[in-house]
Amino acid sequence: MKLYYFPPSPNSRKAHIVAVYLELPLELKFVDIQKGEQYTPEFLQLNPTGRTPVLQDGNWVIWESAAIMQYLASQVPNSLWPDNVKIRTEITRWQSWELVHWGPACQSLQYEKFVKQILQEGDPDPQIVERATKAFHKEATVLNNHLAKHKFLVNNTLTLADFAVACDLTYAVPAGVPLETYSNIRNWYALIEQLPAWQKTASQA
Ligand SMILES: N[C@@H](CCC(=O)N[C@@H](CS)C(=O)NCC(=O)O)C(=O)O
Repeated sequence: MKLYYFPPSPNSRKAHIVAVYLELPLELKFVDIQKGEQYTPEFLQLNPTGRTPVLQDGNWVIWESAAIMQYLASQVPNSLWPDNVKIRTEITRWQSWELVHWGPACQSLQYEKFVKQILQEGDPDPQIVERATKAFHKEATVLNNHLAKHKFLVNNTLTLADFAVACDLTYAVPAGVPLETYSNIRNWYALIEQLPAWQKTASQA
């Protein structure tokens, strides 16, 4: 299997970390989205949306990180994606929430307050920061309350849901994402940070 990815991207990390955690053989293909490689005709054949990550298994290609995570985790029996329809539905629920609500809020804040400066794309836009901060607090409250009663998001064990949600905090510290009042999130995130798979998928960029 080949994973087309951009290592600094939280969406790419979501796919990569599953393969690393499960020790799946994977050929990594670096796509430099800062150079526009996601818009080459060859890449657009793989993913017409022009985004990473993309997984290729033989002639079969899949894009969208949540789908890739589930496919990778279906290769071997494991507790990240257990063979139980209710647990899988709960995991998919958190992955859906992550893609639509949590991810955009976190990524917008981290882009404005950190990535933008790294890429020399100017100062944070105060209006976007204000909007993203408000959205972040709304979703963080939901996550923090859930984690008050659960060590992990689903099934009291590490699953794809934790990886999906945690990857969006990749730049939380340098971006100053306001996690101070969310002790349950911080404790849970500290558990994820200790995983060798987390450390192995940290971008050097
Ligand atoms: N919903 C998609 C989002 C993928 C996405 O936005 N990837 C970004 C990197 S984080 C990308 O490749 N952007 C390139 C571009 O939009 O030009 C997923 O979860 O896979």
